[in-house]
This record gives sequence, structure tokens and C-alpha cells, in this order.
Amino acid sequence: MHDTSRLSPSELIDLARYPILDLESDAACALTSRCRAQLDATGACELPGFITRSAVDLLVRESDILAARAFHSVATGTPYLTTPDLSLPADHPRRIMDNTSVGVVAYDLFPPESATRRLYEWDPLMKFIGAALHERRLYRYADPFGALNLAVMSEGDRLHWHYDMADFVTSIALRAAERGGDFEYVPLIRSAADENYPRVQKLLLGSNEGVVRVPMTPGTLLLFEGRNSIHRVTPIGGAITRLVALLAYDTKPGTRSTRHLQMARYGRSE
Ligand SMILES: O=C(O)CCC(=O)C(=O)O
Ligand SMILES: [Fe+2]
Repeated sequence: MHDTSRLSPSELIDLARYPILDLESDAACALTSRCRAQLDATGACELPGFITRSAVDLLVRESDILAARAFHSVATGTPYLTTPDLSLPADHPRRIMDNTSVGVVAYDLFPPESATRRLYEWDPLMKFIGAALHERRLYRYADPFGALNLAVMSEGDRLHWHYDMADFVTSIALRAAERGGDFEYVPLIRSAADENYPRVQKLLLGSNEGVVRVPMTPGTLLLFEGRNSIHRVTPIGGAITRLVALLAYDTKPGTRSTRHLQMARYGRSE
């Protein structure tokens, strides 16, 4: 049998479909320009089957072991991840609170031989993602906990509607829950110039208008610009935990989290 722990990161990726090794090649240029067009149109780019089926099995096996080390937190907050503004009416989006409940394995708990970790630390993947995101030079997060996360979501867990603080997030879907656990978003619902509160309020009060659902398909790499596209993960049902790897890159070096955010997400800080 093949010793899967020795696989190089390139062997985890379907390179025939996603020829990322030579970014100058015509095939890679066609792929990255397709990604950029999708990101411009919707703030998201889905790459189904990016990780091969057998590699997904390997990543799930190691994630199932790592999941035991997840820190579980429950937090109540607004979509803006700031404290509610009590000077506003009670049904204003900046006052509407909801619960997020999630387990997270921090980067420092991934052993060096972890295939997920080796994929995250592999430069060709980072260079491809940079090219797909408008040719930007990328750096891995400098945060010892936040650079790579395994999100572990069990029955009742969910992420409420929110915007991200980072410009973009890269996720790899590893295993779907029996029910729920769908990633839903409203493409570019706000911009730097317009918060679009009436539309956000309708969404928070239950409207489905404009909501796009990304089916949880193991092996999909998702590039997502979450600063202006509000998103959530619907509540998990059933006994199978939802597993997603979250790979954090930034356009500048040295980005770290605050002590406060580390405590909230990982239950410990440096
Ligand atoms: O688990 C996911 O699919 C999305 C995670 C997310 O939105 C976040 O961590 O901010
Ligand atoms: Fe998010």
C-alpha cells in the first residue's frame, strides 16, 4: 500500500483539472482568469474536486484525530462582530444579535507531518491563490493559532450571519454533516461606501432574497471575499461532524490576531 503520510502536497490536488504548478502556462492563466471573473462577479470562487477523492479521505482521517483537540466556543454577536450600538433602534442590523457555536483546532496543534499543514505551508498553493485573487503577493498569517484552522461543527453548531475582518478566506471542504452546515452568502451586499442596512435587516429578519447556497462538497476549494459579502453556516444536524480546513493568507506579512480574539476563538493566548 502507498504510504499516504509521505504524499507531497502536489499529490493531493487534481492537477489535470487544476494545473497550478506552472502559473505561466496557458491552462493556468485560463484557470486564474476564470477565478478572478467569478470573484469580481460574486465575491466567491468555487473549485470543486480541487482535492482528489483519495486525498480527501486522508485529510478526513487526520482531521478526525485532530478534532479531539478542538476548542469549542459559543458567542453572541452582531454581523459586524462589534458591540451592539444601543443608540440605534432595536431592530437595526447593528443591534441584532445571534449565536455562533463552533469548535476550532488551532494551527499550533497540527503536527509537522500533517498533510493539511504541509498543503498550507506549500508555496505553489499560496502562489496560485494569489494569482486567482488578482495577482496579489500573499503571505501566510503570522498568528501561531489562526494561520491554519480546522473548523469542527457538531449537532447544533452554527455560524451566524457575519462579515469577515480579513479580505478573503480560503477553505477546503472535507466532510459534510448529515443535515445543515451549508455555507450561505449574499454576494457583495454592502460596499465600503454603502452599508445597505435595509437589505441586511431583511436578511437578518428571515428573508431569503439574494441568498446563494454553496453546497458542502468534500474536496472543494473555496476562495471567499467575506468583507462585503455577508455569510453564515446553517445549524448542523445529525451525528456526523462537519469538517472544514481554513487557510489564512494576507497581502502583507506579519498579520497576527489580538489576545482578546485568541482567547475567544482558541481559549488561550500567547
Ligand atoms: O466554515 C465555513 O465554511 C466558513 C467559516 C467562516 O465564515 C469564518 O470562519 O469566518
Ligand atoms: Fe466568515
